[in-house]
Amino acid sequence: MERWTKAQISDIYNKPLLQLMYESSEVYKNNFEVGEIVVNTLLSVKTGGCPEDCSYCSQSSKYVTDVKASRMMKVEAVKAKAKEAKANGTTRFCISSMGTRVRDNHDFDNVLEMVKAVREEGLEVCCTLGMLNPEQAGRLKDAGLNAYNHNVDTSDEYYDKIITTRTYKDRLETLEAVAGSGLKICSGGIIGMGETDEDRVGMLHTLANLPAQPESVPINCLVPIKGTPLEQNKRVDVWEMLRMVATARITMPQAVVRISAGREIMSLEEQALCFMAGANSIFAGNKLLTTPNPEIGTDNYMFNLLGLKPRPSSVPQKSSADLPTIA
Ligand code: DTB
Repeated sequence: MERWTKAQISDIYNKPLLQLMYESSEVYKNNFEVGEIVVNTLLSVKTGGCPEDCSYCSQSSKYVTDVKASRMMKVEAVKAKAKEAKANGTTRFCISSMGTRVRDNHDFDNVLEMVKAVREEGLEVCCTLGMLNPEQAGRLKDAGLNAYNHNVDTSDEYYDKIITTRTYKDRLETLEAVAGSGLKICSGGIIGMGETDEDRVGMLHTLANLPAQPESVPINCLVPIKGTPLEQNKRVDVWEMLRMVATARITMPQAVVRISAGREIMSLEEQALCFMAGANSIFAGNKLLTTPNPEIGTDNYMFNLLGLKPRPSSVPQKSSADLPTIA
């Protein structure tokens, strides 16, 4: 039994925009404290040289981009980055490593140590490491991981136009392994890749009908990257982003909706509209995986201007002095 049919989601998505935003802001106010933003910081701990052919990605070995492949970072270096992120108000630290799937090797042991180290800093931890099996999900859970990110990226129908080295079914199987391990699911996708509105509805239909709805839904506007097949794509405008944010909010009322990639070219007004429509999370820090992101100072200015504050971490803090403040 589907929670939401595709027709229902399409009707929501295609409402007159301000009507849609008024409705999604009501859902947001009924489910969250207005103005409390989940502040994440993302770190790529192993970058580039990926065997997957995702058309949007600077790290794929199939394309010649400006990204230099780098080996797995040391745990100490990641811990230092986590401390820095905590100082700027971040409450969830997201560890990303390129790759098809998690392998039971030294790199994975390293990542497990990173999870423990970041948690010891009093931060929630998320990982995005590619596909994984239930046993690996369990090891991440035991290490203290809060959530695992694995995006569905787009609709089932459009998926093979973007990625051919794996299938939509592979994505859903990994999400099943994550849910089965008791980890929270972080899953979303990208707009601006040449998909249709029906594909955008299709992606939301997949996410909203997962057995357990995602705890966190990142919505990315494609950042066209030189050397990738999508390098010439036109940037998504804020009105399209607002429809995604509002429809995600209504169909997944308790999910944290994050305006993710593409935020570096959004004005404060455009971001304020996204928050009004029900977005309540950002990535902080001046770099995402390989592309720029708004400077901390700019985000702090926006937080003060709009009356926003970081959601406190759910992880035990070492001392009260550790609570997040706007720097
Ligand atoms: C997500 O949905 N967006 C983040 C995080 N999950 C891994 C990644 C954004 C990457 C933007 C392009 C880059 O920086 O390489």
